[in-house]
Amino acid sequence: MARKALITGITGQDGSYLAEHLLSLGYEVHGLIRRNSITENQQSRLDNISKHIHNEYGDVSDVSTIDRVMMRVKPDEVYNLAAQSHVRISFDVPQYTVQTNALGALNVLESVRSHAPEAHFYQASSSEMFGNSVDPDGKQRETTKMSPVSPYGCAKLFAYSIVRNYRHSYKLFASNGILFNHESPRRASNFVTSKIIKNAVLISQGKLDKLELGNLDSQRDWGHSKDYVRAMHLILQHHEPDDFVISTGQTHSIREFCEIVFKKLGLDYTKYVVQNPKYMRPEELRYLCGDCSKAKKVLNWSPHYTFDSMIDEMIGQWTVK
Ligand code: F7E
Repeated sequence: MARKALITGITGQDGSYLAEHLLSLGYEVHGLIRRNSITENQQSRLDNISKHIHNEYGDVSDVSTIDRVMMRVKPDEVYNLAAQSHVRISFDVPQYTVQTNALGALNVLESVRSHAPEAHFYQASSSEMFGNSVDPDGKQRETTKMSPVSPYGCAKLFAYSIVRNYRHSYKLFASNGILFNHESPRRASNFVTSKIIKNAVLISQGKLDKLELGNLDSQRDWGHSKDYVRAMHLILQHHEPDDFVISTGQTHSIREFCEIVFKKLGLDYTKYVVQNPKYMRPEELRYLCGDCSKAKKVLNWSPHYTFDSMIDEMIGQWTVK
């Protein structure tokens, strides 16, 4: 019989790639989708696979729906990817962010404990939990102190901690993937990589004359979402529940990212990029560079994309629009 997976947040960048990956491995895939008033936008990332997945309306803040789906599907694997995923916006809507990212994770975990206690549970934890902590060698890893600097990071740290608590208290197979930034052509255009690429392409086509950004000096470790969803699956196939950093081990500033993208389009970014305080954060996470040697060694995971091939794929997607 096919293994059954339940994905919250299936309509997102990661949810849609994960659904495709699990279908390719022969899984029966169930997803929880939040109702959105613009139907066309809601499931566009699932267009290729919509006939093959079982979607239900629901929300991680709605306990009765989660329980009903959990009881009916009885999944073997549960991937909790649902979140308010934008860090700057979490400063505007902190309570909503906590309800979704912290209490939502607890709701799904409680539902697993009550109705599918044998299921393997994956929590989408984030490098944002580290805040500005860095080990002396300039890396963040599973043992690095967590000291978040945004409502998003604080909410994710609660979810990460409760997953560990349920693992130890109730012997649930509950694991955290601590994922560093990951991008793709499916990344929404209010995240910095997509925003830069989309607008640089428009500038190169003469349709725009400037790009407004916030902090250009922060540094991020950017991988590809497709590589990172493979890691999510591997984390749940491990013989015991555990926590894993998933990253590339390379870091670039936003300024460098601009320089590389504009250069690929034959442009000099300094002529077009301007700073607007509107895009600054009340507190900034300045630097991320992950050490994923545990995942490489224990899960035999490694990324297929390079920084360059990821950018090329994203430029290609915005160029055809
Ligand atoms: O910002 C700077 C901004 O919004 C990256 C999420 O997936 O990764 C993501 O969170 C950097 C920050 O991603 C603009 O200040 C400058 O330093 O693309 P971002 P993020 O905040 O790192 C983590 C791991 C997650 O878990 C999150 O869910 O870019 N930046 N100017 C800007 N950022 C945005 N969005 N827009 C700007 O105009």
